[in-house]
Amino acid sequence: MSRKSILTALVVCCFALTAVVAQAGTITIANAGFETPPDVLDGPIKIWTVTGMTANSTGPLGGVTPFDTYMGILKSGNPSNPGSIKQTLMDGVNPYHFAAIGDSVSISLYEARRDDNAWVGHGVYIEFTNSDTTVLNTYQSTVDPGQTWTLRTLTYTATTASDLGKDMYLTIANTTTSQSPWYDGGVLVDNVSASYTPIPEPSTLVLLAAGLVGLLCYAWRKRR
Ligand SMILES: [Ca+2]
Repeated sequence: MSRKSILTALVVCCFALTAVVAQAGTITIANAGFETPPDVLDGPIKIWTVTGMTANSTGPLGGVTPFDTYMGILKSGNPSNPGSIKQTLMDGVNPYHFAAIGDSVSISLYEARRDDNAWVGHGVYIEFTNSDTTVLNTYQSTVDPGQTWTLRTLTYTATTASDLGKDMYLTIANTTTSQSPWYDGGVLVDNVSASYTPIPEPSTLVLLAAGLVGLLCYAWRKRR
């Protein structure tokens, strides 16, 4: 194998690897840090679709150190109508859709909890649903984060053809209950972010395999 062939194989490998890595993307979450202020202190969270009792806040935060200027407070409210916020997952200006089985989406956020009441259950609840209202995956805190901001994540990977080509929604809720259903049911959330990772294109994998086979051939010939 000539020096030129080796170089070609290496270049092909590099391009293929770059293509694999470069395809991950960011999902747009509007007002993801809750920094769009409410009209009044502790008013409803803006931009998100709000259900039950939820608020932007600067405090009082029940002993939690503020994450930054505004945080989302998900009030526990009535257990059958927990404070929740919802948003369509957007790829730029269009809703994000799974294109192939193996594509995945991930969400991360920070959670903390006020310390000032008797709690039933734990903290934040996160859910992916699609336009068929199929629940794709959920996360429920099983350990109280207390007053410490704690990272929570949830991922869903498309597994069937029925997952493909549909709008998807993120819901963040507080499923706890407390003695005082209005103000004291505070699960605090902030810094919501999301991303998607497509399964590598078959053509990309073929290129990668071709480059690797080329290198292996060279190594084998050189040993002889
Ligand atoms: Ca914030």
